[in-house]
Amino acid sequence: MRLASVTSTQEVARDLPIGSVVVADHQTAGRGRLDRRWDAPPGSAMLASFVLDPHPLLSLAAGVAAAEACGANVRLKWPNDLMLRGRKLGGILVEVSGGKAVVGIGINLTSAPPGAARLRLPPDDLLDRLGAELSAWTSAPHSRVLERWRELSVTLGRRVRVELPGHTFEGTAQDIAEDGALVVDGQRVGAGDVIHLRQQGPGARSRAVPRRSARG
Ligand code: BT5
Repeated sequence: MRLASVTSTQEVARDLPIGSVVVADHQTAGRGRLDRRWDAPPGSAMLASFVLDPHPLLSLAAGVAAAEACGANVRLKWPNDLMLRGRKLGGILVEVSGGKAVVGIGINLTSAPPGAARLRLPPDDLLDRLGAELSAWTSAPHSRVLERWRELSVTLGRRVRVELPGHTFEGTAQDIAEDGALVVDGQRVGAGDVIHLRQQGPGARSRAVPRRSARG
């Protein structure tokens, strides 16, 4: 379903059956995680919501799928921000209710807020690739999703500040657990925000990551 203007593609999608896709040119109340806003001028971004079956690793699988659809140089910051050369290119919001999961993906194309990145790709090509990658990665073995997320990550190995409701701490992001939680100095972080502190060594973000398919 393609719409000119909506409050949020998530709002339209949540009333539709599994398999539906909602795409809009503009959102008047685009949402990020934790009640934040997602802002994009009309026609400047890919704004889509996919209605899918719930899946225990959906947030990470959607991140991997979106990074693969965007192509080389796009990496993932935990839990699933899309990053291009250290700047935020896009974001993913997964909302589950009533036996459905709505995966909202926003990717900047012709403009980006100050400090953010954009990707010069035709929106229809990107949408086709996203649909195909989402279907592949949501049906891939969980071990493949975790392995690929680790390869594409710019968070693992970094010093990070973890911001939880009422509690903040710093440590090294060591791994992601089997359920997708981030492990920071041995502590599991299941939700919340992670801020990257100083870069260590040559840095994951400049590392070449060969392309992979969901079939391994
Ligand atoms: C996200 O939240 O990154 C998830 C964004 C999901 C947006 C899509 S668009 C289609 C679908 N319909 C919706 O209503 N939402 C989904 P979060 O990690 O909370 O990041 C939000 C933060 O990113 C904001 O507080 C800003 O700082 C920043 N931000 C807002 N708009 C941005 C943009 N266009 N590019 C880069 N950063 C942005």
